Amino acid sequence: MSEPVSIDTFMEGVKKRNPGETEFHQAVFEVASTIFPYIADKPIYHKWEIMRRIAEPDRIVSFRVCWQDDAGHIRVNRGYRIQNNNAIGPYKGGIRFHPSVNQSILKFLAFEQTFKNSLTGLPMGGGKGGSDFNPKGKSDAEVMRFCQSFMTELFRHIGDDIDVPAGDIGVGGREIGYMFGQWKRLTNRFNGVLTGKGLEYGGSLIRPEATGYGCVYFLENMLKHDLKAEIEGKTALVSGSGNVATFAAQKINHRGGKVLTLSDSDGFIYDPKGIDLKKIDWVIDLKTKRRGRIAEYVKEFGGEFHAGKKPWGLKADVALPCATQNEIGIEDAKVMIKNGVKAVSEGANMPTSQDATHAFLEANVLFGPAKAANAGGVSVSGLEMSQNAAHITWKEGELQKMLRDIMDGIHGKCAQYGQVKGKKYVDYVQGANVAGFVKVADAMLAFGVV
Ligand code: NDP
Ligand code: 2IT
Repeated sequence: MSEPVSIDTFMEGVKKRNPGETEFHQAVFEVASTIFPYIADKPIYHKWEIMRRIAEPDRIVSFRVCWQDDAGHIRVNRGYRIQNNNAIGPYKGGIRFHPSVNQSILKFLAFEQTFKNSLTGLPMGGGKGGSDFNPKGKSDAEVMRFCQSFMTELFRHIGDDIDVPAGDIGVGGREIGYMFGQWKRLTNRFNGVLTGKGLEYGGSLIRPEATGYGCVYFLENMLKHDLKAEIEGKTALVSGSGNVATFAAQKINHRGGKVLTLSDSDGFIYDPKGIDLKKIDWVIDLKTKRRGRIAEYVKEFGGEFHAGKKPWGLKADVALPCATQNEIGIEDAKVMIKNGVKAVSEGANMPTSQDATHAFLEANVLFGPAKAANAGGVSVSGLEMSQNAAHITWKEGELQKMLRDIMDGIHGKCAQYGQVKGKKYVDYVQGANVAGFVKVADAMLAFGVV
């Protein structure tokens, strides 16, 4: 049996075993720094090396993906699937296609997903996959050939009770369709092996909306619980203009808030009149059908485009980072705190650096960490799996209520584990980490050493 080690010794080991994987180190340290104090007086978790085992993926699959572009050239990308932990259910998590994708980024995402999926209360383990393929500027036919080639290897490693991928950055309805088509062709099976499917072939209503809506529900719950406040009348900074950002912006509008910004990797747009529902529909069409850039918004609706910049310098009441990891650094956080931002709800995964997170917590800014705030997406993915397994289709109203209930449940668990003596508000970072950890850890204890 192992003796307790300090967090420094633990992190030294993580860094030694995973050299150069900075995003993975960051995610593990962020979780460990709340779990180590929690388990200080619970030696069983040390004895059975639970944290060390969760921070070592069950399996990493990495493979070559060859495809032919429209000009006839042979292209070679790298594909991955990280199966982090299946203690409480089949591996579950998205697939990301972006040129920045590497093993470190996918390992951080798979690790985070393990705790997020636990928080949902549904039986799902943690995984993540992807490729350094860049869908931007590619034709539909090129994206199709890439997706087919990617699935031609991935299909051996997944299954509706093994590992169930979904979308993430660069992977939406179009890519899921191509991948599911290839899965069906290779296996001759039609099941819930992927989520985020089209409604015609086993997808679930409200899956596209679920992450953004859930992120606003979490924000709403934090404001209500800790400040007795509402979204109505508040101004919001939203980053990103993809799946999560646009539906978060939509729900802010539903609640009577005003969205001031959206962004992409070229810069951000600022619309002082507010990005209303009609304008959001236009952005969704721009991004999913025309595959355009957010700068085009200004030609259509006015406002300002700030090239190469992030929106965090503007004054607003709340912020929803919905683009990518580490998009809010310590300098951004200082400006946001000075400008009086009251709450941050993370739609993206790990969008806030750890020093920025600390600065928010120190300044009593309500902070909804990704693994809690953006869990609505994977929750409805879990509901899609249930519908597929039972060969049924739930109605929109039923699913909306289930999503709301799950997000309320996550908020409740975070509030339960996130009470810190002397702190004015709930520490949702601690709450989410500990609540997510306990279920996975106790399942692992039940299994013994495996
Ligand atoms: P999309 O591909 O739909 O949109 C991503 C958006 O973020 C785009 O506007 C994109 O701009 C921008 N973006 C991506 N990378 C960068 C970068 N390096 N710098 C600046 N902007 C960038 O992805 P999603 O909306 O699905 O995902 C956004 C975030 O939400 C990710 O962190 C993802 O992991 C997380 N998430 C997604 C869930 C889902 O259900 N889809 C569930 C939970 C979390 P551009 O077009 O210029 O690349
Ligand atoms: O980060 C995430 O939770 C996602 N990209 C969604 C995962 C899923 O399986 O729906």
